[in-house]
Amino acid sequence: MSDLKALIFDVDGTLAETERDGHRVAFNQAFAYAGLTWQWSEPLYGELLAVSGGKERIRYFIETYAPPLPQVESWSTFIAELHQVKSTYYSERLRQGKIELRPGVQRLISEAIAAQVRLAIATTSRYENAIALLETALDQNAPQWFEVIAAGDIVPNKKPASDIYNFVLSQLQLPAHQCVAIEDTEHGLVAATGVNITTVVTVNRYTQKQDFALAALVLSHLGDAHNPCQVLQGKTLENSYFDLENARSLLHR
Ligand code: XBP
Repeated sequence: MSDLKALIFDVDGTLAETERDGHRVAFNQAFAYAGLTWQWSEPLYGELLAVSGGKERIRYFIETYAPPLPQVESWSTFIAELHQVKSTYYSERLRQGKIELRPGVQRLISEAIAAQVRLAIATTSRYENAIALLETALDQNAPQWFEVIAAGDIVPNKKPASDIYNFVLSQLQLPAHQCVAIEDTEHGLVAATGVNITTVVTVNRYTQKQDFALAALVLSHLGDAHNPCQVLQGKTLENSYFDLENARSLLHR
């Protein structure tokens, strides 16, 4: 029988609702800074989320939506610089305390630390952005609670490729069957289950209609004693929230 040794968290949309009010706004601020007339509305951003990674998303937007383009010598350099500006705006927003953790995230992380269940991050986001979110929304020391923080360009292929989860497993030196991943998107789910990691999905507004057939459990959020979660797919929980006991029982299904 496998015992639970690690929880692996996705970042954007899972730890906090960073996309609509964080990344999207920061992309628009960067466009304005660069003198571009581009505007990513909430619905358009929902479509653009089909592509993981900020730089990749900008490139996809240019190729697919043919917006007015500036004269540039190198598209790669232009996109990288635009993305750098976007990241600065994004961390400013985080420092202003504009992004909060989703329900149950803090509770589950504290429970894992107390039970010596190891913690890791597997995200498509830029490394600095993941760290900034952990420090501002969780705790100044939170990055040290995570044994592995695998982010951004650390692997060649972003989610839905499984590279990032493979990397985390090899860093933790754990087999997939001793880990549970928490994700919020179909891309993330495909990436984690691609290396056989049991995965719980906590949906959000952008992802609620996606296909989560591969998930062990789908929840509205992780829930808390005073803020019950809803089970959208999978076995009913005994409590109003998802805890380590539930994670263990998923490994023993
Ligand atoms: C979410 C993403 C990221 C962010 C933007 O990643 O797809 O691209 O939208 O991040 P995950 P950057 O769900 O894996 O955390 O601009 O920092 O790339």
